Amino acid sequence: MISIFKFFVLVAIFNKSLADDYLLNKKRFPADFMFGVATSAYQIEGAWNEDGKSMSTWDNLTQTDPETILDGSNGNIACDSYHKYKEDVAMLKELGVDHYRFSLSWSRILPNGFPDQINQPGANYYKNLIRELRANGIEPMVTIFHWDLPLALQELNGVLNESFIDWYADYAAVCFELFGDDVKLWTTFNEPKQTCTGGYGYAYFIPYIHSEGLLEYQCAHNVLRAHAKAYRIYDERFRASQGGKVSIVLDAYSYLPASDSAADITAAETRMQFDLGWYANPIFNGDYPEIMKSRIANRSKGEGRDVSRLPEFTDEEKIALNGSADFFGLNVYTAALVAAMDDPPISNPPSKYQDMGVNDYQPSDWETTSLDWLKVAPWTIRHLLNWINDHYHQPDIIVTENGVCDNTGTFQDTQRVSYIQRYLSNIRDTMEQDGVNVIGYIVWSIMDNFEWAQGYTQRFGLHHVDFDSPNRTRTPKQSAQYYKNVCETKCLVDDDFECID
Ligand code: GBH
Repeated sequence: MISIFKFFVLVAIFNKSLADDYLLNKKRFPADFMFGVATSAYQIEGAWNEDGKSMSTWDNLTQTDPETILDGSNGNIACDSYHKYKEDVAMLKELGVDHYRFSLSWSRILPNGFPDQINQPGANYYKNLIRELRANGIEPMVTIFHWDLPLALQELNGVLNESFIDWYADYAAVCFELFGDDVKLWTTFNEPKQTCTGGYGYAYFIPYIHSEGLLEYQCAHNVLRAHAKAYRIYDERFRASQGGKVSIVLDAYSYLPASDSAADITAAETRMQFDLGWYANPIFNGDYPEIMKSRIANRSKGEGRDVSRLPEFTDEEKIALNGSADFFGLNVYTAALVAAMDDPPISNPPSKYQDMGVNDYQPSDWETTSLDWLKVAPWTIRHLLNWINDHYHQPDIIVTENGVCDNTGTFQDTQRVSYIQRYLSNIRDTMEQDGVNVIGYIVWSIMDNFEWAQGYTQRFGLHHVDFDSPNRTRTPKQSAQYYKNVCETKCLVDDDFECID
């Protein structure tokens, strides 16, 4: 039940979207607030077959089906960070961030996917990177898996194989063992919803299996159990000696009610539960959201099925999952409005869309970018952060990705400056006025990189990368200058006199 107070807060936030008089927050962020930037292995490293690395699913896709990538490109060289990590660290240092979020390539560390053969040169790459970061006073934040599965494991059915839970946990344990003395911030999976709904639901993502409302739930079930297993391994074997924090990175839209009608408010809550709650509720509250369990069970029954399409956790799994995150890692880029609709009739094949039974859309007057899905709606992050705060026991929240694209290659990236400034301002409002514990903010990305199916046509970087030059020359954009000042002053305006202590 939504309280009257929250209802008014919601309506107030909703209405703010219509107001143009939003005032930038000029209060400094706390001294210990983390400012960082992010990348992922396949998107920047290159060196796809060097020093014993095996093929990942992304190497395989881009090389065998280049037409699936908008410009036919691949990450064979990407930003060449495998060879240029010292330059990358110098760039981070110059930017003044205190954290760098990057991911490990499973196929670089364990070429056959399993821990019986550790590829030492691959492990050394990350050891060197971590050493270089630490030598420069930058804290590494490591994502263990950011989508580039060893091809050998995909050939064994990848995430859908129940054994994936063990494969993943073994790999994570190798990572903790190899790097855990120098890494204090870990996340297990980046955006499992992309892996599951993209890979096994709508099929816009490797391995392109279309099974909405069925295999996508099975995929998530395995990912969640793999996450919990890795988290408990950290508890049992590494936490006492290494003393780090472990979580997961979940991607979310801010879903706001399309109107202040009770039906739309309920619809937005349902949408949030099917989106973020699907992954967050097991981790923070020990099970899938009630609304998912009941709606999917009912519809499954109506379809003549004996068991629900949404798998069930055992009691033991619930215990392992419950509380398996030391902070909340949130990737957020955009938002949508949600309206109630008539419950779709039961029909085969099923879909998550029908399971949700709500309608979401992005209003046509929202600020656009070079990617269709990425509409700029900074005020909505306040709603999302409050929602997380209310549903998951006021966790420490790190915004592990936020940023915006362009397809022009401009150095005068004014939209990116404005995007970062407005999102951060709304985050600062949320901390100050709502008491939500946001402890860090990470921009995607430090530099332009291989943007998955978009290839190199979309640029997210604070630094421009010249992909035509063998040097992959990095050049700061206007947004790098802006963010540098934010890191230095912890304040969102350039003129320090205007900042409020
Ligand atoms: C993040 O995903 C990733 O973690 C990162 O690797 C990536 O480079 C970055 O964002 C920028 O995209 O409407 O069918 O086109 C963001 C999640 C995945 C959300 C793709 C939107 C669009 C699907 N995004 N999705 S579609």
